[in-house]
Amino acid sequence: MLRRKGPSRLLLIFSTLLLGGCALNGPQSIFDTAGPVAASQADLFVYIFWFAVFVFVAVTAALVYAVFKYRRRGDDDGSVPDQIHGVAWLEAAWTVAPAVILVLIGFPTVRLILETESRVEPGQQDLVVNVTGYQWWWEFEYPELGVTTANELHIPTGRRVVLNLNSGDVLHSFWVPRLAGKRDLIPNQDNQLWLSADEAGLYRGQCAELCLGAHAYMRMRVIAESEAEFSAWANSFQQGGAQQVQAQVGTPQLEAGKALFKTKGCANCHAIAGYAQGQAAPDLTNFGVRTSLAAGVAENTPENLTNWIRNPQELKPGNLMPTLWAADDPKRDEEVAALVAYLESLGTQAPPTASVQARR
Ligand code: HEC
Ligand SMILES: [Cu+2]
Repeated sequence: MLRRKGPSRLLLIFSTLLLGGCALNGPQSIFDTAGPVAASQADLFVYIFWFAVFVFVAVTAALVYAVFKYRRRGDDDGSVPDQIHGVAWLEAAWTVAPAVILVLIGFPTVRLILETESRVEPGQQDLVVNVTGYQWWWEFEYPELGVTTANELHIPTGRRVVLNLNSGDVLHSFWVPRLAGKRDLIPNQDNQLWLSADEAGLYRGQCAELCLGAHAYMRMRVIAESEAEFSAWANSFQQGGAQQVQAQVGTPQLEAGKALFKTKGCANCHAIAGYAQGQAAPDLTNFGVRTSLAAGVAENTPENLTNWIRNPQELKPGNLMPTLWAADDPKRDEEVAALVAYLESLGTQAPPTASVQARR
């Protein structure tokens, strides 16, 4: 008997660990919905779930009943029982029942697919964002607002946001579970996804399509906020990172950081509106107002940013940003500190007052 306890105990431990990972209200739970698209998808899921429960219970009950009713008894002579072929009512029942269930599941499913999947023509009220997936970060460009940023998507609550999805390299998938189901980003495919958030808040997402290397670290944040907050945010970009950048410099350390951004080569890959035009990497305009770093992998604190710039591979193994100092470079700490001070200062000055003007 001891022999049989091992496996069952293992199973118990394993399933406890596995189920321990389940929570209906985790930060990326499809059940804790925060917008109409995710809500209707979750409702459909729960609706279909109950059909599955019904089928499971009915089939298991029939099975258990048959096993006990027709089991071999002591007085059995071992002969084959009478063979009955084709009980009309039974065969009709198990043909019709699945068909009915399929219809009950199929209609609401197709309806929701058509509702959420179809391409929409963005109207005056909608916010359009061009999303591009790169290994292993996200670019968010607001064509009507002249804003480009990375890894943190700001949206106003209650408004429909139309995302044009594209990829700069391999396949990625945009997934913010509390707001909407996932949709692939495919080079030259022009996929679209629309969503909206009911309430202000921070919603976490991640790439849901294996894109090699640092795929597991390709996260993102959606920050839903009031129209006023959203306008202020967008406006601080729009009014020209140029003035912003000018306003930042002042102390010798900030001046040094700004200069190093070019002399160390950061500007070859990164853009800062009005100052640098690199294309290969996340746009760092107003980086100081970001909450996260390296596609949501760490909080944007001076300490984490220092570690990141010193050695990007430590925080996010496999990512495409190189280390720009030799390990024994005596100026490393001082230069990194200046760059950190400079980047953290971007966008954190008082926001300009003029309101956001759509360009169209
Ligand atoms: C060869 C191109 C390249 C160079 C040079 C480069 N970076 Fe990067 N950098 C990247 C890439 C690619 C990422 C995105 C990494 C990721 O998250 O996968 C990145 C990410 C970052 C981020 C995080 C951005 C975000 O959205 O969270 C910061 C900050 C940053 N780099 C600062 C710097 C600084 C400062 C320098 C100069 C010392 C520099 N980079 C030089 C390619 C580069
Ligand atoms: Cu990806």
